[in-house]
Amino acid sequence: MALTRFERFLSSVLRGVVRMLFAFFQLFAPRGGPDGSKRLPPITNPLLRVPAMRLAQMIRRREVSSVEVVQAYIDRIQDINPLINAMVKDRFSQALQEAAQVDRLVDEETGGGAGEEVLEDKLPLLGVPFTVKEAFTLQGMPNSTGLVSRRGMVSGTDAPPVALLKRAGAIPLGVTNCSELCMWLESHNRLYGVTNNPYALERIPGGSSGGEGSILGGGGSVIGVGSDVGGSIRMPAFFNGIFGHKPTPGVVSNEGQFPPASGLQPGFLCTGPMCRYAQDLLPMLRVMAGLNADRLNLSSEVDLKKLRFFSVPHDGGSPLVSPVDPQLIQAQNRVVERLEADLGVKVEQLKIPQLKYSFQIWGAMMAAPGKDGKLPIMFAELMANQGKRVWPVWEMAKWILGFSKHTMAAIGLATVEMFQPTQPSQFILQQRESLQKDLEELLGTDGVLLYPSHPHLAPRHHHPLFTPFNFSYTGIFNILGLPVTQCPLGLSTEGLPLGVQLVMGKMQDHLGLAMAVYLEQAFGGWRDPAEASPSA
Ligand SMILES: *[C@@H]1O[C@H](CO)[C@@H](O)[C@H](O)[C@H]1NC(C)=O
Ligand SMILES: *[C@@H]1O[C@H](CO)[C@@H](O)[C@H](O)[C@H]1NC(C)=O
Ligand SMILES: *[C@@H]1O[C@H](CO)[C@@H](O)[C@H](O)[C@H]1NC(C)=O
Ligand SMILES: CC(=O)N[C@H]1CO[C@H](CO)[C@@H](O)[C@@H]1O
Repeated sequence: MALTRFERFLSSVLRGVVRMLFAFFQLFAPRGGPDGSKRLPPITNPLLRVPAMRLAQMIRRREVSSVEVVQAYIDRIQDINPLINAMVKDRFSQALQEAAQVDRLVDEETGGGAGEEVLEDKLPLLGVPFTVKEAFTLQGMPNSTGLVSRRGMVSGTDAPPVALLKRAGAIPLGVTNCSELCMWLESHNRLYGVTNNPYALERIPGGSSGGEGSILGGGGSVIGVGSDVGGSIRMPAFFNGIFGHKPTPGVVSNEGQFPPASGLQPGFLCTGPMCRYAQDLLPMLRVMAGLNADRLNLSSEVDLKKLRFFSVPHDGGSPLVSPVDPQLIQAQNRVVERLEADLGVKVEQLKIPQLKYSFQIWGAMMAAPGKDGKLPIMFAELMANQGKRVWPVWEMAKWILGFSKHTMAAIGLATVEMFQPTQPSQFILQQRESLQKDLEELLGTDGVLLYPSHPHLAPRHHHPLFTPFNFSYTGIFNILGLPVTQCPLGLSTEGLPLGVQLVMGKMQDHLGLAMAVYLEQAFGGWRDPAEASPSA
């Protein structure tokens, strides 16, 4: 079954417009980005190489103080943030005060009080620092989502997942950069500037949770909070060599972030954990899900030998998306070989033809009206901070003259939006439905599918402005509502992170979290960027 003539026409118009826009933009784009020869300093403090759950245990046992841990992270952020521009507002002095309180509490509890077990049960993350994407509210911190017109907004409350982490005893260090309105692969906006990739400063950290990806990858944080409506947890996790998990939708609250999801988007947006150590994914998800954690099967032992595995090497050749980098295909094949050798399983190689329409399905469903018949809030309206809608052509003219308060990426998206039909075509609806059915049947309650995270390794700054459709490798699983765990798989010949997505059936998040721990052992997990020696 092929696209209808009208759809082919629309899609070629869309591609033409996008290409023209971005080619035009490239004429004016700043060249090069930061100097690629500068590198992050190596991590010297051993506390920065300890998983969050182990840090919490050490703090409870008074093997280390929370103040020491928090100070170690503050020092590291101060060392690397001038290079990566990932944290945009800190709360270091409050964090140190809170750490001192934690240390006093631990002293009281363990010296004669109920002791370690009670603390572990009630406050599993006691004394451990964490970071938060700026799009979430964190009391006392800005929540602008990179919009100049939201400058100076200060959150009075905590978004529910942030509040739950705090209630578990974790201490926020500050908020991190994201793309303008959380809708781009480059974490860049007119308020906070451009965030860099810790493995190669001239490259992007991905988006929209790119500040989180960068600060975590650079060793400036151990656990963080991100959100994902098209890959915004998984792309930055991939580009920065860390773990990220997009949960089953509805499990972790999406309240307290800007922009709010509208139309059908609440079913696609997911808030979830990002971290450097695989073992932290599950306890973080358990905390962030609050009472909903009971709906997931998080306490059961997963026997990897009993799972069924599938490997899909690419999307089947969408004309909109570029082919997958051979190094990523090789990395995925190495996972297949290890699984077969270690677990004695047979990994089935598959092609899933509907994946070819991933971008069209994502675009159509994101623009579709909600169950109440209401259309989602237009991007051009969000750009105006829900005031009067921006007019993309005018905004572009302003941009060229240097007066626009928006990034070209946002202006480009508002332009593309003008061409996006608000009702998905029958063909696209059919593709989505059959893909949903096929994948749910395939995965059941014991299936794990390996799929590339993105067609490319972390691109250079501004480069992805030519490549707006490539995120469809992640975006399709938002529409399908399937949980996905992003896992690092070592480094490429250029010293850039490799990785893979693990896709599970609905509510089967625990399978991906268990697989992440296995893959970390098998492939080494996160690496200190200073140890990544580029051979090219
Ligand atoms: C951001 O902070 C402002 C206070 O300046 C608040 O009114 C708004 O609700 C916050 N945003 C979100 C998404 O909660
Ligand atoms: C929970 O997970 C375990 C191990 O994967 C499985 O055996 C069990 O059937 C699952 N229970 C539910 C309710 O899905
Ligand atoms: C996807 O990315 C590649 C390389 O970055 C680019 O050549 C290709 O044009 C992109 N696809 C589209 C349709 O933008
Ligand atoms: C490079 C850049 O623009 N950095 C900015 C990040 O945000 C902070 C806080 O607003 C600014 O002080 C930096 O100049």
